[in-house]
Amino acid sequence: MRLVRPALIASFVLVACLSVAGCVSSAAAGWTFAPPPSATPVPSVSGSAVPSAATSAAPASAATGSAAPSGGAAADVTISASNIAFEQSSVNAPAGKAFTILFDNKDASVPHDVYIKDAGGTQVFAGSIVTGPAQTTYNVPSLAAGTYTFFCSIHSNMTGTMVVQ
Ligand SMILES: [Cu+2]
Repeated sequence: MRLVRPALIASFVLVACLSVAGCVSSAAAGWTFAPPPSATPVPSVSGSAVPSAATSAAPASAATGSAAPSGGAAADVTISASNIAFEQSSVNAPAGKAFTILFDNKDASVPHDVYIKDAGGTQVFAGSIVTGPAQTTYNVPSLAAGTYTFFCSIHSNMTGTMVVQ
């Protein structure tokens, strides 16, 4: 044990020197010094080598989902899915202007999306798939006033009415 430790510490010093410019000039002195048994040389080496990458993540928005806007502005329409069904049988949306849909997929590991078709069956919007539990905000282009159907393109039983007025 005692014979191994100096070699290990020496190798740590060598690694540290390789990564620090200007260390070479003082390396000669470092080779000869004997590390005291009570010293704690390892933390200083590993501490300087670890970048502080973990602090760059934004913790506040972690619980609200990746695609949700952080501004806190409410969406014009909220649609949620649970147990392979939409929780709203009918929603209202503004006519003649683009609007947003906050889609909340509460079904774990189940993909859903929101499509919209007009009264004639023509598809007017196709939202991207969201695998729950997760939320996203869809940007829907301007629609003329009328009654539309919103539905999930994956589950044919998931439909609802969207009144645009
Ligand atoms: Cu679905």
